[in-house]
Amino acid sequence: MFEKVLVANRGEIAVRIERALDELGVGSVAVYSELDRDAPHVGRAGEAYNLGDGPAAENYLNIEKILDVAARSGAQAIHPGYGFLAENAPFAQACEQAGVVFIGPPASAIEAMGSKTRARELMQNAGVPIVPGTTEPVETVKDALAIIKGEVGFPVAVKAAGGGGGKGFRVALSEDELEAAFEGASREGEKFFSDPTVYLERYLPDPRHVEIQVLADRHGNVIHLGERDCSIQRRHQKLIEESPAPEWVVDPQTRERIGQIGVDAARAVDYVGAGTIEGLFTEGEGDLPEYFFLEMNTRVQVEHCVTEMTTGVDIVKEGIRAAAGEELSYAQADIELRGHAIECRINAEDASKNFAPAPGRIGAYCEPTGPGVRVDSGVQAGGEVSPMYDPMVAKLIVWDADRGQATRRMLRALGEYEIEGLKTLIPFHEALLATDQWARGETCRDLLEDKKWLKTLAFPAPGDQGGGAGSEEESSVEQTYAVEVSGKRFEVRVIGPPFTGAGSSNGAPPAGAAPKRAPDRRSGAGSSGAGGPDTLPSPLQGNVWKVLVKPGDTVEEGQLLCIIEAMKMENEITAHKAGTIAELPITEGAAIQAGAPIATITSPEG
Ligand code: MV4
Repeated sequence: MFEKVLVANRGEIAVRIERALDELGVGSVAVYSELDRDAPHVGRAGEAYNLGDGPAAENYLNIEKILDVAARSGAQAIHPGYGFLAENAPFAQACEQAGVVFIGPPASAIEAMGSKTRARELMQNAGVPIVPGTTEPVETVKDALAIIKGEVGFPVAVKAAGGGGGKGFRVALSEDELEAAFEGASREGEKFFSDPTVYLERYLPDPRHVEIQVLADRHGNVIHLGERDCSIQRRHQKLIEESPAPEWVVDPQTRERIGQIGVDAARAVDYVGAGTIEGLFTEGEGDLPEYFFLEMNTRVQVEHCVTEMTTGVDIVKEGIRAAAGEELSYAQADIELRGHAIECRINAEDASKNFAPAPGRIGAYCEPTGPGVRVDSGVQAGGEVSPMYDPMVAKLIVWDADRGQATRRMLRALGEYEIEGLKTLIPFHEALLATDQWARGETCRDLLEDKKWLKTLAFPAPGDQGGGAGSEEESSVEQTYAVEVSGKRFEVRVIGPPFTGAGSSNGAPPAGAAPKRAPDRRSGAGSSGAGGPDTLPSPLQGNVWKVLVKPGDTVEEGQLLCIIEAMKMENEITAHKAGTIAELPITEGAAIQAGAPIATITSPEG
C-alpha cells in the first residue's frame, strides 16, 4: 500500500477520499486554491499545499503544479476524484512519466471510452449491446438521412463523438428536424470538446438511466456491484439516484444480465479501479427488458455512495487498493445487495427559478444524522459557496429496508438538514419525493420541466422585492420561536427584521426552529456591487452559451434571459424583475466574470 497519496480535488469528494486514506493508514496530501484556504478538505488532510491564486477552478486542473506538489510532498500516488483531472488521459500519462501512480484506469482505457464512436465500436466487438445506430462518424446531413432511412429510423438522437453526459445531444423527431439537430450537436461538440464529429443512435422514448458499478484489479478480477437508477435528472444533471433500481424495474435475473454487460465492458478496455457503465433501460419489445451501453465513466462517480450502502463495499478504498496492485477484497459471489439506498444532491440552486445557481455564505449549518443516514459534504458553518465551482455542496444518502421506507427516511433527514443563508435543492427534494410519480418509480420528466410545479418551490419572499431603488436594504428573516400557552408548546413563525438578541438561542432548537435567513433575491448582487437594482449581475463565471432576449424586449420576472455554461453545466439565468431590457452587454460564446452585468431591466413605472 502507498504511504502517502495526493488528492487532486476539492469539496465533498476530496473529503471522501481523505477519509478512505485515513482508514487505510495512508497519509493524505491536499491541494487548494486560495479561495479554499479554510475549506474542510484542506483542514482535515495530513498536509496541504496552496496551488496559488490563479483562477480558482483552473488551479485544480494545473498538471504541472499538481505533479510538483506530489514530488515535494513525496506522495506516491494521485487520486483525481471526479471532474477536474479525472478522465484526463494525458494527465494519467504524465503521472506515469513522473513515476507517480494515477489512481484510476490506464490512460488507454480513458482514451478508448473518451471517444464515444470508438467506445461503441469496442463494445459492439465485445458483445456489449449498444443503442442501434452508427459506430462511425457521420460526415454530413445527407449521409445521416441515408443511414436513418436505411436502418436507424426516426426519431433519431444525434450525439457528439467527444461528448458524454448529454453535451452535444440533439433529437430529430422527423426529417425536417434533422439538419438543426445535426448542426446543433456538431456545434456543441466543437465548442466543448473541440471535435465536431457526430454519430447517430435510435432515439428511445422515455428510457431509464441505469448504470452498473464495476471494480477491477490488475490481476484480472472484474466484478460488478449491481445497478443504480439515475433517471431523475434535469438537463442531463442527475438530481436523485438510487440503488437498486425499483424492484419492479430490475429483477434479480435482469440484474445478473446487465451486471455481466458491465463486467464485459470493463474487461474490453482492461479496466482497473472503480468505474461505471452508463446505459439506457427500456421495457423493450420482447418479453425481456432491453439494456444498451451508453458510455463508461472511467472514475469514481458522485453517486457511488448508494451502492456502498446496499453492498457494504467501500468503493473508494477498493479503487485505491487496486491502484496499489492489491487484489480486490471481494469476489462476485461475495456481493449481496441489501435494502434500498437513495441519494439527494444538495446543490446551491433555486429550483423555483429554473435551478438558477445560488452561491452565497453559509450561516448556521447542521447535518442530519440518526439511523441509516449519511452525509458527504465539503462545506461547513460560515463557509462560502463560491460561484467559481460546482454548485453541489453536499450529498444526503439514506439506507432503509425497502424503497418506501428509504423514501420516508430521506424526507425525515431532509427535514433535519439546516443550511442557513443558502438556497439549496432541499425543498425540491422534499416535494419530489412526496409525489405519486416518485412512489411509482417514474422518470418524472414532465414534472422536472413543469414551470408551475417548480414555482411552488419558491423560497419565502423577503421584504425587498428589488423594485424600488429606495427600498430598505435590510433583509427580512423568517424565524421560528417556541412559545408555551397554558403549558402546551407551540411553534410560531415570525417574519421580519432579524432579531439579534441573545435570547434567540434558547438552548438546542428543534428541527426547523433555527432562524432561516430569507434568501437574497439577487444572488451575487450583495458582494459584487455592480450596477443598481435594475442591473442583474452574473452569479457565476463561465461562458455565455445562449442569449434568448434582445435589447428592447419586454420580459417578465423569471423569464429566461441567457444560459451560462460553467464547469460543463448549463446555468439558466432568469430576469430578476419584470420590465424592458435596456442594456444587454453579453455575447454568445464570450466569457463572463462573476458579478459582470448580464442585463439592465427597467420597470414600466420608470
Ligand atoms: C438518450 C435518450 C434516448 N435515446 N439516447 C444521454 C445522456 C444522459 N444524461 C441522458 N441521455 C439520454 N440519451 C437515446 N438514444 C434519452 C436520454 C435522456 C434520459 C435518459 C434516461 C433518463 C433520463 C433522461 C433525461 C434526458 C435524456
